[in-house]
This record gives sequence, C-alpha cells and structure tokens, in this order.
Amino acid sequence: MTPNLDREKQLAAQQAVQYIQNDQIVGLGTGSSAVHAVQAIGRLVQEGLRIQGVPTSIRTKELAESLNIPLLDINEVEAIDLTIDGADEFTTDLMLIKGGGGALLREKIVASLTRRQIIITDSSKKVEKLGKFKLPIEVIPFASHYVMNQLNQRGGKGVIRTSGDKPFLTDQGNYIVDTDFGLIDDPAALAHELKTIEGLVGHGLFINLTHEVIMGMGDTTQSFR
Ligand code: ABF
Repeated sequence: MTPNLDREKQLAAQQAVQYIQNDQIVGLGTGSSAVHAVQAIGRLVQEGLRIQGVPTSIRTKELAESLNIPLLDINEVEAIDLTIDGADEFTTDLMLIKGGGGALLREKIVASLTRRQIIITDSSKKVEKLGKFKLPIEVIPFASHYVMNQLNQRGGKGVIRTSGDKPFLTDQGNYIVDTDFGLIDDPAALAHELKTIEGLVGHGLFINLTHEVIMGMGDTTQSFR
C-alpha cells in the first residue's frame, strides 16, 4: 500500500512539537513537513505556550506571523533551544541532504545556533547513502559559471535551478545549483571540499548538526538518535 506521505509528515511534526517547553527560543523550519510543525506550534501558542520563534525563510516567517507566533530576528539571538525542520534525505548516522526548498543557507545558520536540532520526515527520506537527491548548492550569481566549473572538476554535474523561465532566487538573492555527485561515499569530506570554492555560499550537506530524526512511518513514527 502506498504510504500517505503527508500523514507521515504530520505524525512526525506532532511528535516533535511535544519537545517544546515554555520560554524557549524555537527554530522554525521550511518545507511541507515544517509547515505541519509551525501550524501545530501556532495552535499551542493560541493555547498559551510562551515561545519565541526564529524562522528559516521568508515564507516561514510569513506563515508564523499569520499564526501569531512571536518572532525574533536571528541577530537578536545568541542560541536557539530547539529547531524543528525537514530534510530531503537522511541516513541513520544523522547525515542529511537539505535544500530542496531553497532555504538551506538560513536553515544551516539556524541549525548551527541550535542546541537540539530535530528533523521531521516521511518514510521516503531514509537512505543508505546520500546523493540520489541532487545536492542543492547556493552560489552568488556573479560566480555561478566559475562555481559550476569547479563543481565539475570535483565530479559534480550542476544545473542552475529555475522558477519558470528565470533562475530561482533564494531569500538572499542567490542561485541554487542542484548538483549530481552520484552516491556520496564521504559526505564530510565533500562538505569540507565544497567550502573551498569561492562564490559558493552554502550547500545542503548537514553533518553533525542533527540530534534526532523523527520519521513518520505508516500510522506511527520512528526516531533515530
Ligand atoms: C526543508 O525541508 C528543506 O531543507 C528540505 O528540502 C525540505 C524537505 O521538504 P519536505 O519537508 O517538504 O519534504 O527544510
């Protein structure tokens, strides 16, 4: 039977928001799984939960504002207690590919400030090895041709993500280059290598940033820590 992936995302989100306590600063993720979490947080705030949210994208900021979730600017924050966000792929040793939604740079900055990063997914995101999902890489437009050549030299076939007939633009006004490296044997080594490329401002490999993945599975959830 085909799993109901949206139901699985909902179940994972419901499980994750139970970790939230009063007076916490909570990172608010981006993507359809994170939408379920932000909506659940909005209901909890309506019922009296006292938190302040830090959104990972303009669209999440707008959703949170519509739900009357109090927000903080990330530059007002020294640390985030708990973040709930999605992923495109994860392995059981908690390595992720993120960025399918184009928000990877702000998501990684929020994750870097977060004491407890909780990832919520449906059952389609669990993989043995990262890389079937093309790695989203954020590049400044001025450097896009140079970066794509640099990626090519490292075995990555990059395609600039489009929105209609124009390049997709991130919240920072940058491009996303979706890059096929094949299955990635050593994500940490690739992550390190990518950061040496000038003009590449972010990539979707999230290594050693995640404390728990809650995966929806049928009508229940499974946690990986
Ligand atoms: C976001 O959630 C992105 O990093 C990732 O691409 C997306 C996963 O999408 P969804 O939750 O819609 O499956 O955090």
